[in-house]
Amino acid sequence: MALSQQQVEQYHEDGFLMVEDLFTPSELQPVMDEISGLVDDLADRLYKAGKIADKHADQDFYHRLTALEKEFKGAAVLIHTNGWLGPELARLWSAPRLLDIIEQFIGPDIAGHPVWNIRSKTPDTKLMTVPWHQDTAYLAPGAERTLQPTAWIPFIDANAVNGGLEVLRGGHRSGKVARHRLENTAGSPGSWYLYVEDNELPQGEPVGCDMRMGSVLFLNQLIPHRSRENRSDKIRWSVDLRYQDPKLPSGDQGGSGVIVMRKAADPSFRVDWDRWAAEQRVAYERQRGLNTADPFSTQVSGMWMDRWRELA
Ligand SMILES: O=C(O)CCC(=O)C(=O)O
Repeated sequence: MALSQQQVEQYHEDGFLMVEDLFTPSELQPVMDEISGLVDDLADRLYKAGKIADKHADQDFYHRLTALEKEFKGAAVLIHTNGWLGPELARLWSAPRLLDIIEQFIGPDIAGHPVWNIRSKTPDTKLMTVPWHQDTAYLAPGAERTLQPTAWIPFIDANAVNGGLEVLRGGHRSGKVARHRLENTAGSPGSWYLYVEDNELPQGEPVGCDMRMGSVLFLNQLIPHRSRENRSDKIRWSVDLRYQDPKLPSGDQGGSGVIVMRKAADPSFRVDWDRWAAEQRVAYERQRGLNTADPFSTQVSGMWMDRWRELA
């Protein structure tokens, strides 16, 4: 699907663009099934380790992890930090429909960025509520000059009640990275998020990004955004997938490097997922400082914290 010139300009001007109904819900179903598999696997592991008394197998995609979270606080974090890239999510990430749009933003050479996430946003879970930030603050300084569009894709209609995103329109335009602070030194122990104080946020009109499932929100790496609280009774599942021109700095610190998805010079190019996925699994754990000795640890400590700690 090609964007209109006006949509491309709007993306660059506003720092975000919502493309409605890019996918049908049934096209997203295989990814949801894959995520359900991750939850099933976690339930098994928690049960076998004696951490929960019930695997809650009768609950659906929008409720099961909440039931697990009630029995084992941190279950949602463990899904978020799982780091296994399944074939269906890989297929979505490199879907021609997404790459065609990304090409209109950054040109015909496209790579996936190693920072990607499955967001297991269970209701009323502080650690799943992401405060105001610019994505580039999680990367090495200098990467803010690389255009790195994010595709944010919810697996439910997302809105102000269930924790849809909010952005500051035009807040990317100065090209500057605002001062970020560590949430875990500001009264949220256990948090790995960075945040910007309200009075230090770049200027921009707050826009709530309510969207139907199947729609995709494209963000600029410098646009300030946050997710709101999930006050509904359903999990607000989503994924965020990033892209850039492979020749430009990625700001990736300790990760697996970018994965080339499209090459202008080679129209028959095929993504080498197998090689990259094996490397990225190890790199993912290293990049997020995950405690591999304890499979149920919910601690995350990435290099982005070092970037901002001394300023805290
Ligand atoms: O999905 C969310 O709740 C937050 C997403 C986000 O902040 C991001 O993708 O950078």
